[in-house]
Amino acid sequence: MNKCQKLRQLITSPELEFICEAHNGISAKIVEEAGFKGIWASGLTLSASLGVRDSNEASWTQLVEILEFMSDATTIPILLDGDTGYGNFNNMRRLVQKLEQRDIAGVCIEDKLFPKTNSFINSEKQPLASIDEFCGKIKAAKDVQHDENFSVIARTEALIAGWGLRESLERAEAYRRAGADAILVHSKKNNPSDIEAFMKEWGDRHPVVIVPTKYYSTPTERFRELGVSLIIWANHLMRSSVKVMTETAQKIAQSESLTAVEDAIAPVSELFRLQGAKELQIAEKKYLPTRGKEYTAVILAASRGEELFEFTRDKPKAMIEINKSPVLSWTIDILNSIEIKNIYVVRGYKKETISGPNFKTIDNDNYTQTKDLYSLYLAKDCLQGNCIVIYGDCLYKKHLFTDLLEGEGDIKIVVDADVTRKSRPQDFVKCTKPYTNDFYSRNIYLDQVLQEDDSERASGEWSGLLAVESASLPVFKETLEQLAQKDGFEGLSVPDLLGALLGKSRVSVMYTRGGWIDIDDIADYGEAGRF
Ligand code: SPV
Ligand code: MG
Repeated sequence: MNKCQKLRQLITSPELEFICEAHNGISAKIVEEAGFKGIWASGLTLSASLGVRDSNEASWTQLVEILEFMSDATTIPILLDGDTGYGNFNNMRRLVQKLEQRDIAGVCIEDKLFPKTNSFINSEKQPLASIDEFCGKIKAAKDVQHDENFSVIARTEALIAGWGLRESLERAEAYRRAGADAILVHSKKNNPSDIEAFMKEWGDRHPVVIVPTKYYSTPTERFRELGVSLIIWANHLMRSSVKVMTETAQKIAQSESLTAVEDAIAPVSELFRLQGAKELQIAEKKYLPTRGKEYTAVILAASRGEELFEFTRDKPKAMIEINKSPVLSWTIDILNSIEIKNIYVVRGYKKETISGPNFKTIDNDNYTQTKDLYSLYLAKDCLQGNCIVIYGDCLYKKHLFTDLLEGEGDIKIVVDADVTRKSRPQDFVKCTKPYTNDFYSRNIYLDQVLQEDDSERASGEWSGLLAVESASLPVFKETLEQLAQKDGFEGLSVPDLLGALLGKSRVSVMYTRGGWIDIDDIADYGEAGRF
């Protein structure tokens, strides 16, 4: 059943049904969770929630915006208190169209004049609409609705305005004939006598809706006996929240502390639950670039970068500033932007220059005698779950990280197919297939780690980016451990580990052309500034 059908059923069912007021998304949700089958979008409480009077001070389009939030937050139907329809028959038609577009199931209009004010303020002075004019409005609404079950409820204020029972019955009958789906009879008495008198004459001609705000002490059973179809509890969530909000604000202001209120109010987790925070977490796992997997990042930043002697006199290469930020910060910002927060930086040369709130550090105090694989070994206990290893002295574009993490395979590297750019020693590798422009080419693996002077046979250069998914972390760590036991380990680099992994595990290759810079000399430094 759609929402229009659900509301229509509440109105026409032989049972006495109930709907409850809400005035925004969260109160609407609370109404639904309490077990109500429908929501009254009250003019009084919608306007009160906006801090304005119930006198058409908020425009109808502003209300429709709120109704959309209420409707999105719930699955039960919403009946809008549409006041007088916010104008004549033409405004009413447009209102119905816009309400249907926002999945509002029905509207109740009252036979007063625009701008109206609340029925309980100066009620006898409020003029009523002419019966003919109001019937035209009802007909126009019914003619324009798309969903045959959209409901238009006609509310007569004849009793409230002091015109008596005859007038209210005459109006109700005219509105029924004009096509209204139910009649709302409003009363301001503190007893049910108005409603009893009306129901006695009216019988079961057409469904009747009531709002027992003023005659609240009447047992609900009485309305059942009278044959009322629908009761609206019209303003009670707003009134309860005003009371509690007032008390809370006063207590906090007076005590300059939260201790007096904390246990008496909903925990923050309850807000998250009502907002549906859990669904977003699940969706993030499905749709975010890291596919929701948690990664630990290890950034290798121990070396000085001798080649850049001038720039690295007082800081390591990873801390050289490019466009006012150290190389390391660029990398950490990218990691944070793809939800990688568990970050370790292995530092060595001028280690005191590397510190920050959003990463932890590991010290390689032996940095002059060792190379980067030794640094990685020092971080081995931090390698948990899914991991990514990064050269700390290179500048990368973000897409290299997302390509790497989204790529298939358990151990993955980014290989730059553009090997012609430089003459200096590079981490050349040979892959099972050469780079092609076919963006979708898959199943390319590392075949061989080459010697520095073997560029002829190279498919590309390893970029310093490596990811290991948790399934392959044991073999990765075991291989690292085996190398660490051998003589000469201090002189090894990460590509030596990649070579040692071949034969034990497949290493998948994600090709790139550029998108990163290893700042090795002044020319690189200049290029990095334009990166
Ligand atoms: C409302 O809730 O805004 C109503 C009902 O119209 S009453 O306030 O009783 O008029
Ligand atoms: Mg109202």
